Amino acid sequence: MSLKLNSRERPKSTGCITEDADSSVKLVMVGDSGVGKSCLLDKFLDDSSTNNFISTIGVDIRSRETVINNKKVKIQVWDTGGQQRYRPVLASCYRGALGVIIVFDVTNRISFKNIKQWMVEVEEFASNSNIPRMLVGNKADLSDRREVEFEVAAEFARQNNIAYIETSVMRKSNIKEAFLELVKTSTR
Ligand SMILES: Nc1nc2c(ncn2[C@@H]2O[C@H](COP(=O)(O)OP(=O)(O)OP(=O)(O)O)[C@@H](O)[C@H]2O)c(=O)[nH]1
Ligand SMILES: [Mg+2]
Repeated sequence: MSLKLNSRERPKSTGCITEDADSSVKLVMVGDSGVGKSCLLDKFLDDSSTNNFISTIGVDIRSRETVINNKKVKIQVWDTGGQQRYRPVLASCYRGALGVIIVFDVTNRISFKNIKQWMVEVEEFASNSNIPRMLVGNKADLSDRREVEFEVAAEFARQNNIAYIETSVMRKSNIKEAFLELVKTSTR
């Protein structure tokens, strides 16, 4: 299977200095299909969102600039499709990545259970097996449908030495924090 890019913007560089930014950081988003990766990225990039579920085909590459410690940083995010059929192309997405966002849906126990498998893949394919990772429990607004308690996910993250944050696209909560905390760790 070949790598299909349906990006709005093709990558100009990965993990290296660009002309207009002081530095560039490549992040990869992974997690089961439907957990909300693309919606999180939409909100992070331009504060827009749609309720439509348009499953990502292959990988979508998008970027934005931000200022961290008085330096302009270009954040390039590879938003991967979570469907099983895209797994064979994922290995190549980790090349040059400085951080990985692993997303599950707090209302979907299976998406949390599958995090272990996503972590195995990250360790296998990322150039640095200690690559900074952020575990994101999304759809925190759906409290009456919650199947994964905060403490259970936080404990899992502690045991695996990674950060954990809960987000909600609907409530616009913790989205900037999830991305920017990882960027700060990745560029330290
Ligand atoms: N209630 C609620 N729904 C959400 C939230 N985030 C995403 N959704 C919904 O979840 C569905 C799937 O979102 P996507 O962002 O397309 O999921 P994805 O992880 O990118 O899926 P793939 O591209 O197939 O891997 C959409 O219908 C969204 O409206 C959230 O925080 N709260
Ligand atoms: Mg998607």
